[in-house]
Amino acid sequence: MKSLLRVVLVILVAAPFAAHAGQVREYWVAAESVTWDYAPSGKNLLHPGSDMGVWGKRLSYPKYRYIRYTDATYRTPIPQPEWMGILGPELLGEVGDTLKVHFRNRADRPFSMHPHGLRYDEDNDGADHRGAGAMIAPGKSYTYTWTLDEGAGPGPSDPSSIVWLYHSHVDHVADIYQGLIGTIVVTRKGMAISSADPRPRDVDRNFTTLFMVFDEEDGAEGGLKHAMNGYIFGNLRGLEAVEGERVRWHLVALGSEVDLHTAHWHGETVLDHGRRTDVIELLPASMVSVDMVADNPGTWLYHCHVGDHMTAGMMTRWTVKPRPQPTVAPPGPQPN
Ligand SMILES: [Cu+2]
Repeated sequence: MKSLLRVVLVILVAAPFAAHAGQVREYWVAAESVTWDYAPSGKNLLHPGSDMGVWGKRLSYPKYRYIRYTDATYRTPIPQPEWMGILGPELLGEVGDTLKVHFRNRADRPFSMHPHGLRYDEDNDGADHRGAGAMIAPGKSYTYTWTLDEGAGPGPSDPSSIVWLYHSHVDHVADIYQGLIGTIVVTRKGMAISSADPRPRDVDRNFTTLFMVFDEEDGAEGGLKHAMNGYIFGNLRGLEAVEGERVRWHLVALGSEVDLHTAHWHGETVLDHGRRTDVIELLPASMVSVDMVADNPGTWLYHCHVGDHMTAGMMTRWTVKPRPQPTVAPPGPQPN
């Protein structure tokens, strides 16, 4: 009887872990040349009738981006939501998983992929001009193997998923300004929706925003694009939640000493590791994940609160759509 009890106990304790044995998640990602437009509408959408000052004189620049494909043929790119802007694909996993990222360099200079936070050996650091993955020449490929161990996942005070940056690390500064930036989101073990869907199950919607001043013209003011996900003056669009949703915001920043940003939401507050606020402080390579309950329908500003950055257009709007009302049948004939 005692041994039967022990067997039952072992099964009960082990079952939740067995259900989510570590997955190997494969991604096919290429670095490619693109033309990036910081304001696709061509307009200052924050103040219709105003122009974009010196920052609007030129809006398109040659850049590079990480593009995700469906498979090893690299023929079918996977579309991203409009709000992701210049960000590369979001790489997802749960603690215990392994990411296999098949990187192909389709650009004309050497690039790499360097992940923050994950577990890797020297070949898979994607940096430092050492190791097999440090510098992938044009036309070449490399498969990065990154492990999502406990040290890559949410800590005791973190929410159920946390954000990490990845970026190219060959020409350390230039690669980032060129646009080779993306994020990884790691979900706490046991908190994934399913083994096929590693997003956290206590969240209804995730947004990620990168605050960064892209330097396009060696420091000339008009070439300092004070961008959110690569867009200025309200051109970052598609940040839409529905009333009642639990929204997790992943905030990241990169750049230089001008990149001290204070991300500020109108209309709602967030919970930042137990602290209630509506402003999150960011420095280059900051990575913060905070939670919001979107309970205030409306269209609201979302912007950097640094004065100089607001002037340069580091602002946009986001929307909480009203919860759809249940349809009520019109009253029928009253019974006598
Ligand atoms: Cu700022």
